[in-house]
This record gives sequence, C-alpha cells and structure tokens, in this order.
Amino acid sequence: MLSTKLTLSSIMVGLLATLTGCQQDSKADNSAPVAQPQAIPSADDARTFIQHAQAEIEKLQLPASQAAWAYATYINQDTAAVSAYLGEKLSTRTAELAKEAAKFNQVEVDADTRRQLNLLLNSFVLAPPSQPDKSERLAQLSSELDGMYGKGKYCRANGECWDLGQMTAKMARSRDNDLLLEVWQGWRQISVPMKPLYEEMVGLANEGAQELGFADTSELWRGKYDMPADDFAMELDRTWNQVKPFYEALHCHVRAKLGDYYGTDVVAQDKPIPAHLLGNMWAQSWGNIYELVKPERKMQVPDVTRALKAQDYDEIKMVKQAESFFTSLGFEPLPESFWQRSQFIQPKDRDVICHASAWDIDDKDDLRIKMCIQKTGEEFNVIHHELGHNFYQRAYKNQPLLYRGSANDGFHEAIGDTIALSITPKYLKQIGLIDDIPDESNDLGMLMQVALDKIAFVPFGLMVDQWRWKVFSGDIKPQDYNTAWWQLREQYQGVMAPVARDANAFDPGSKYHVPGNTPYTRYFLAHILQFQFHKALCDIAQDQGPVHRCSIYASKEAGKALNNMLEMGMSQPWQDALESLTGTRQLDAGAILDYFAPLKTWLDEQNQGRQCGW
Ligand code: X8Z
Ligand code: ZN
Repeated sequence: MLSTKLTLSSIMVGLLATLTGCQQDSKADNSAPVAQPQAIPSADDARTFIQHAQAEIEKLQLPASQAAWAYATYINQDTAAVSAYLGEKLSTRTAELAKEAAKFNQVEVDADTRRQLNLLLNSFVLAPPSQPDKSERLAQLSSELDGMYGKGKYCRANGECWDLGQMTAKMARSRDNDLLLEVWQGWRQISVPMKPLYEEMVGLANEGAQELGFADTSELWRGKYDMPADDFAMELDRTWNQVKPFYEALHCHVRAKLGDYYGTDVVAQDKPIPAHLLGNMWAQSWGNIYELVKPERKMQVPDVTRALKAQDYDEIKMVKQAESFFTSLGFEPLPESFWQRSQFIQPKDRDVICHASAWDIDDKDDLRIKMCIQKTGEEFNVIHHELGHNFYQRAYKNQPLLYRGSANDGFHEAIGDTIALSITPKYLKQIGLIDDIPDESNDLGMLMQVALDKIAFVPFGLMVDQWRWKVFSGDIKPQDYNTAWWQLREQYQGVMAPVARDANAFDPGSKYHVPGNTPYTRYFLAHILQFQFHKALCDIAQDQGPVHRCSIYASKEAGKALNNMLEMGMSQPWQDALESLTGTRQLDAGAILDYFAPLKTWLDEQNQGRQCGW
C-alpha cells in the first residue's frame, strides 16, 4: 500500500495508502497515457479513463512503497527525502486524476466504473493541494512526523535512555506508581515538538481535501463507508451505546481493584482512572493488569508468554506458528521473499518505526511485516493481526487496483484479530503450547483476560478520531488540541491524565497513529466486526460449545468462507461483504456482548454496592 498520506484503503494496503498506517502496498504495470476526455464524454471514455488512471497510479506506487519501506526500516535524512519525494509524486498525480474524474460526474456509466471513479476520489488520507510547494511541504511534514515518533526516546536524569519498546515493557510489568508515572510522562515528551508541524499539516491537508470537493479532511475520512458521512458517525454512536454498559461495568470493577492495590488516594473511586496504571502506554487495552483485577477464586488461565518461553519460541518461530493457522484454513503459505524481506526484530544499529505493520509492496507477492517482536503472548496476537493483513492483501490481488483494499478499513483490521480469537486453550493444546485444557469453571478468568483487551479498547478506538475529525473540521483549535484530547479521554474512557499537563503538551502525538496519520475508527469497527466474523466462522466450522471456547483451526470450510469475503476486496459495498459471511448487513455489537455475557453477569455482582461511573 502506498502511503503518502493518501490512501485508498487503510493499513498498508490498498491503493495509495498513506505511507504510514498499518498496511502498505504498491504496484507496477505498464501505464498508458490518461484519456483526454472529449467535450461530451461518453461511458466508454469513462471506462478508458479509469483503466488508464489505475495503470498510471500502479506504476507510481511501486517505487513509493519501496521508498516508504526503506524509510520505515532505516530512518535517516536520505530515506526521509526519497520517501517524501516519491510519495508526493504519487499523491499529486492521483489528485490530478481524481479531479479529472469529475468530468464524468454527469455521464451514465456502468456500476463498476462509477464505483471506481468514486473510490479514486476517496482514496486519500491526506489530500495534497495542487500548488507544488504546498504538496511538497505536506509530504515532508507527514514523513517528518512519522520519523519523530519512530526515533522517540526518553532520557532519564541519570542519562539512561529508553525507547518505546523498553517503556512498553515497563508499563506492562511494573506496579510501581512512581516508575509508571515517570515512564508515562517521559514518553509524552517526544510529542511536544510535533505540535506546530501537526497544525501546519492539518491546514495543508484541508486545502487538498477542499480542492477535491470535501468540506475538510474530516468529511473525506468519514466518507469512505458506502453511506453518507453523517450517517456513518451515527452508526458508530449506535454501536458504542450497545457496548457502553459493559464497558462501564468493567471500568467500575477495575477501578475498585486498582484502588485496593494502589490506595484510593491514588485511584479515587469517583473519578476517571489515572491513565498510567492500566498496563499500557495509552490505557487502550488492559490485559497486562489481569493479575490485579482477576476473580479471587483461583482460575487456570493459560499464560502464553510463559508457554512460549518454556518451549523456546524465538521471533521467527512465533511467526511460523501464526502462518500455520492460516495454512490450516487452506490459505497458501507465505512466499519465501516474506521471510527474507520482513523485519521481525528491532535492528540495533539504526532507528526504525517499530509500530507493527503489514506491507504489500507490489500488489503481487511481495508481502512483508515490519515489527520489533517481543516474545510475549500479546505480541503473538499482534503477529496474527499483521498476517491477517497480508493474507487479505493476497486474496484481493487480482482485483483492479481501485478494488485492492478491504471492504472497509475495519475489515482489514479485523481479520487477523478474528483468527487470534481462535487461540483458545483447545488450540494451544493442539499445538503443544499447553498440556491441559482448563475446565469450564475457569472460563471467567479467560473471559476477563480477553475483555481487558477487547472491551476496554472500544471507547479508545472511537475517541481518537472523534478528536481528529474535530481537529480537521476546525471545531478543535490548535490552542485546545491537548485539553480537548483529555476531555474526550475522560468522556469516553473514564481515564484521566495522572498529572496536570503542560501548556505545550501534545499528548495525541504520543500515539503512533496521530503523527503516522493512520485513521483510527477502523480499530473500533474491527473490535465489533471480529466478533461477528468469529461467530459466523465458528458456526461454519460446526464448533460445538460456547463461542469463547471455539477455535476454527484446521476448518477448511471456515477458511473457504473467509477467503470468499477477502477475495471481494473493495469491489462491493462493505455491507454486501459482511452479509456474505455473516448473513447480516449491519455492524452489530450483539456478537461481542454474547461472547462475554457470563463475565457481565459476574461483573454486575461484583459491582453491587460500588459507586460506578465518573
Ligand atoms: O496499530 C495497530 C496494529 C497495526 S494496524 C498493530 N493496532 C492498533 C494500535 O496498536 O493502536 C491494533 C489494535 C489497535
Ligand atoms: Zn492492523
């Protein structure tokens, strides 16, 4: 996917993706000159135009993707310059083509041509303004912001410096309030200098969006979902309201337990939870504090980190194991080049962007992942997540360029997670990572462990773009960037900054996807969709028993059904793709709620007599 801050789909997949994000790809082909529309263009002209446009874009994408890969895996002045240069060439030419496509607005064309013309217009993440100095500046700013995040380090008073990987591990494992606070604040120093760049970038991207006929970049981002932008926002609210009571119950229990552990002077029982105590740098998923909040009755819950260690898994073996899940479903193994070209381990000798991503460099077979793998159960899940992107990319590679993407960007994020939901005790025993399957009396522990990641994430998945959409639309002004961020964190997540924030702080910049310009609503969607997919696939696999114990491992039937949806790429509205697998056309949190239902009953009992809410 490309990147450059224009993108069709999302992750590092799809058309012109943003040079950032989580999935990138590109392509190559013989390009042909773009048709010159005549005075009164015909349907044939439109078809010829869109074919030639795709061929031309495809040709520009390959070098842009290669340069983006070089930059992400070796951040320096030269790779930054080349990647910004090629990204800009791609995005500028694509924007010219998108503008030219408007000439066919009044022409009656077949459904595929119309869909492709629309997708071309919607393919940007950051649309470049037509003035060359401005589009070059935009490309430079986005690449610089990316690099600032990738290079970010916090140095302590004693001169010792930590990168994000080291700090992530401390956030996960330490229970020392002072250390957690230091790490939390330290990482947020890296984003202070991003703010003026971010502000400038917003202005330029809005200019580009306006030239394409959008009110601003917010409308562009919300307009990619086969429905009017405002209706889509309402769909998100509807789904969030389905999950909210569950989230509030989990929040209430977790806050009470953290109060028991750290003291209610640190964790007040009528306020949002201080953001540094939840086991994660951004308080977005809480699985790492399972030990503090687990049910008191002893529960046997597989410790995957320990099992990986006991069985001597290294980074490659973890990836091989994840690949074998996909091949068990009937997918072809990954190509040899994947193993040669991927970055699995953080290089010691240079700065890289460690944030995990999956790439499709040529839209053919040059698939790669870029990670700095830690040997933990959490990262084992991330590997499945990334491979989900790669297998999706390969499934739609024969679609026309403008259809090479997921049904919507949430689908791309959901596939690997769906597979990871099948990493149940039954599966862990099958692959020899554990000896015994705990009986059902332990399910509550397992459900709690998973809910701390999945349910806890939901409001975070929503709030990031609630902030960004308002930043792009101008509802949040630069002087309010940080305070508005924390208002949304409190409102949606019930999480607060543990210390007063400096006037110059830019805390959104400490989350990869903000400087990386990767839209975030996709993860909210994915957290809902993956439970819909999991349920449907478990039914197809004829798994007996509760859905939280189901694993679709080795089910060729489930693999086939999944592949049928993946192969569609973006050729149909996402509602059709969803229906093809699940039988429903709606985003529906019913599946996630059903999956965790026994835990909700238990949480409600625990919370009796507690003062919930914030
Ligand atoms: O960014 C990611 C993936 C790459 S697309 C590792 N995720 C979000 C995040 O880390 O914030 C996956 C879950 C949410
Ligand atoms: Zn992803």
